Amino acid sequence: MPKTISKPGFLALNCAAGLLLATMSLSAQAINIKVSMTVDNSYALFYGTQTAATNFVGSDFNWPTVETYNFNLPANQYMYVVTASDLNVAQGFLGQFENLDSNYKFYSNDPQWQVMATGLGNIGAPYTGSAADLALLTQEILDANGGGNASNGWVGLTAGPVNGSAPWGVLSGIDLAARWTWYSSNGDPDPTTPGFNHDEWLVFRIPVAATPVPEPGSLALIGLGLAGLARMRRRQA
Ligand SMILES: [Ca+2]
Ligand SMILES: [Ca+2]
Repeated sequence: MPKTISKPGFLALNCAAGLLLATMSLSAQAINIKVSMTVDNSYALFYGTQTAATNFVGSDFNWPTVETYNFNLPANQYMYVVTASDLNVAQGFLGQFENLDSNYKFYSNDPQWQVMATGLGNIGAPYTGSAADLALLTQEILDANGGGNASNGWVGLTAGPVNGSAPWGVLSGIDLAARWTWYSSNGDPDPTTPGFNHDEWLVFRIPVAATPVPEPGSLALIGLGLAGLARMRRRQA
């Protein structure tokens, strides 16, 4: 005999669906992000959608200094890190990223980062929030989305040594577990040394949803809703 859903069961299902919807709308809200990072030799941090850079956060041209940024990031967007080197000694991207709403922390070597190489050279990268720079970065994002750039699209990054390693030493403000990373254009298992042009300039990106959302609080709410549903089911049985 086909099983019908009783009224309490229907109410519980409704309740669970409501919680899911509430969670989905939560995940569309902005989350509070703290970034501590540096790049050998230079970078600019942006965010935006999967197809466009929309907001400039900051840039720096000095690898021994760690910069910190606090900003609100829409949960359905991406962080973008534009990088270039001086083609000398070493090159790398080192950072830690904290979702202050969920207390989730990850590093520059998180496997959810993607990287792409523009092949446009180590100078001329978009390092400001000007309309021209946002347009240039957006063009290169679209190019990589279509696989039409030097790296044939977005690929996985290559992790080098941990924070504290030579030739940089310890960069304070970033955990020692974080690793210097780069794009390897030639199969070098550690493209952070020696100095070399791995088809620069590069762009790293990660979806904010990887940080992760929904938050533990809303997951707990869903859990409570499902537990309630299970209890009602048991009472029916
Ligand atoms: Ca710096
Ligand atoms: Ca260098």
